[in-house]
Amino acid sequence: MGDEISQKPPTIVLHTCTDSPPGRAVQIVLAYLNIPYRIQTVDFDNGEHFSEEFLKMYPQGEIPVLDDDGLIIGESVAIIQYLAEKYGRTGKLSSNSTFYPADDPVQRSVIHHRLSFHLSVFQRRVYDYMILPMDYDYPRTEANRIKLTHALAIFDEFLRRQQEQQNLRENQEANSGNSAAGGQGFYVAGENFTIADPPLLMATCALVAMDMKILEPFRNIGKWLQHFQEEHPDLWTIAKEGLDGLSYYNKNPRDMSHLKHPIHPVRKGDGV
Ligand SMILES: N[C@@H](CCC(=O)N[C@@H](CS)C(=O)NCC(=O)O)C(=O)O
Repeated sequence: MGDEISQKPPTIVLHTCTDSPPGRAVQIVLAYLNIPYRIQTVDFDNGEHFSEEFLKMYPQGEIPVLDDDGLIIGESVAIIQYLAEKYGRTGKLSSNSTFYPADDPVQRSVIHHRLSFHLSVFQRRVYDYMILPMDYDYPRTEANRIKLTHALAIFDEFLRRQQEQQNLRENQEANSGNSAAGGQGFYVAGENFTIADPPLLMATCALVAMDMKILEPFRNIGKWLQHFQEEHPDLWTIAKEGLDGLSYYNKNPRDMSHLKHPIHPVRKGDGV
């Protein structure tokens, strides 16, 4: 009986491609929660994500898309929330409710804030300045560089303030003789690794892959990245593969000149 179950192919399928930062963010969560899944590689260079068949599955024509036994979910953050709600509260991780706490409105508000910041500001600006001009016929403009640098400064400041609060709390605990053992974590929503980390991590990895220099002034972001690599080497491997993919395409731009893209201007005459 047990064997029958383990031999079943995973019911979860993730439609994505190697270098997709939001796709990699979902993969990190699947790995962290120990959820068996299979990748369905989308032929991005040939526009499979806006083919009739793909659009029938998911009309937004973007990756990643999750198929959980027929339940189709798009948008990486929605996928991550679903996975943590559905699979993060049972089994091995039941004690690790800090990943997406069910009953802590204050901590949830911080996590949701970071995810909203990611979607409405950070990821948008990373795409506008870095990723879209890599894949399509958009100029990499100074205006978009300024917007991205501004987003990085805000993100860095969130991390700095958080660290300040953590230090204050630690000092108070130490003074009252209540100090908890062990060093503190350094994550985007506080001391614990949460669902808000993988999306922001992968958007930041896009910058590491394409223009490390833009990150240099932001020491708290650098510290968070370093901390993640040290604390989660297995998850970092997944991030690193995505980062290497982006770095490759940044140096060898995709040739999508044969495509009629529904919204983006394709660059004529590019070749790998
Ligand atoms: N909001 C989406 C963004 C997804 C996104 O932009 N994905 C890219 C690939 S990394 C895509 O599918 N772009 C469509 C295209 O370039 O045609 C999410 O986070 O899931």
